[in-house]
Amino acid sequence: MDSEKTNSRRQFLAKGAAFTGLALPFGAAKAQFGAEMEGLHPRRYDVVNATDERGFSLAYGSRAKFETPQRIASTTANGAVLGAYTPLQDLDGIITPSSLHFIALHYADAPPIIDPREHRLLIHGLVDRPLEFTVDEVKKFPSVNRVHFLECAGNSAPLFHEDARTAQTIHGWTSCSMWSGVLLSTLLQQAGVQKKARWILAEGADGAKHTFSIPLEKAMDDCIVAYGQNGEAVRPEQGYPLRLIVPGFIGVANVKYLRRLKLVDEPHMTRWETTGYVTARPNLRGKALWFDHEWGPKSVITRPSGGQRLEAPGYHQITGLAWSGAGSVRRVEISTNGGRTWKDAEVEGPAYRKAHTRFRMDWRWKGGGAELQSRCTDDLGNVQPTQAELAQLIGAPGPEWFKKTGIIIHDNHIQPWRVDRDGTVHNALL
Ligand SMILES: Nc1nc2c(c(=O)[nH]1)N[C@H]1C(S)=C(S)[C@@H](COP(=O)(O)O)O[C@H]1N2
Ligand SMILES: [Mo]
Repeated sequence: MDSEKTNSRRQFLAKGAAFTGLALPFGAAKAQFGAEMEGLHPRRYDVVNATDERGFSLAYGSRAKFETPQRIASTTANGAVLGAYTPLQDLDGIITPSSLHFIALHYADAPPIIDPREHRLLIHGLVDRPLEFTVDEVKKFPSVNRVHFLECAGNSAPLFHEDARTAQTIHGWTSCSMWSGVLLSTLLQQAGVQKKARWILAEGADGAKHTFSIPLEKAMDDCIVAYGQNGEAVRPEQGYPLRLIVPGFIGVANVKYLRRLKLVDEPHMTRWETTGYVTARPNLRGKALWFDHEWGPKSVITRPSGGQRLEAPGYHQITGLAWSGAGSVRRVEISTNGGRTWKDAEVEGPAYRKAHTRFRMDWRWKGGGAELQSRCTDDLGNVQPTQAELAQLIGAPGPEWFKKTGIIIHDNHIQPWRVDRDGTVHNALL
């Protein structure tokens, strides 16, 4: 701060102090705040428990009552809730508010309520020293804070979205947070990984003991045992008090309520890696590819998107999110004519690795029909495919195949949005 600024700040503070005598004590029944408090020195600090008559709480804030974006849940014909979706079309920037993070709802007790004082994390199997940590002990290790997306392997798959029309219901099984925790490699070094170990079985503390095998190489690279999400504790829906973050891998690998890590020499062939979350591929003669866990480059235009309406011809900003499980987003291109020609969008920095990245482009809508598409290229040069290209990649006869079988594994096809003359926006794949 230069001296001129320092001086004027001092003067400002001195001026404020002159008014101290007029102020109510800070702990008065109704906290007084705002312009009148500027420059006053606090005398007491009180915990504010009550919400005032307008429903406003100072202790733990809530959003303006006029704001309505919310998660929505999908339910199957027999009443099973599949999950809750993030309202991607309503959000700005790259961080998903924790209260709007998508939720995978596999088990009846979701989310389990776990007392962190009773929770333990066990590391055992092919290690020199089996170890058990309390949550507080985990928090004593050197920490990292990293922005990463999470995305359910079934996101964007026609199987789950037969007649879905919005960014939220088609693509809302992805969210992005700043995760705080300890690198898994830090904890593994404490236990001493033996030479024979190749995989880690990770287990959660929910009713059905969600389990998944993680390759040791990945575990030692960038996995995080997270206790923090967007600056506060991980939410119960997201795995409180500890969850595994496996950056760039399909959601199911990111074990919530993490309570056990067993070092093993072979993958455990759990339910979710053998029969759930695998796709029978025509080019493998109906067999599935196991342990294919990394998300490819992906993007979706969130505004304008399905269900929205452009009010009038003229200026509109096209914006959306891009990400890749392999690294960072290098490039996003946008087409407004159904993929015939492409223009580079502006990719907003910082483009974190394995994280949602915001892109935008100015657009003048002339009022006629248009078809908007976005295409992501990651820093390894991988390019997001169209649905037809993806079909080719797995040996499917054509895009109709997706509608019939509903590929459910890391579907990263380009989402086309059709803009009609009346300005309404629709899923062009329906
Ligand atoms: N313990 C536990 N971990 C879990 C799950 C679960 O049901 N229980 N669901 C998995 C699936 S399928 C996904 S997509 C992600 C979703 O994480 P989220 O609910 O925090 O969005 O968590 C994974 N980890
Ligand atoms: Mo999932």
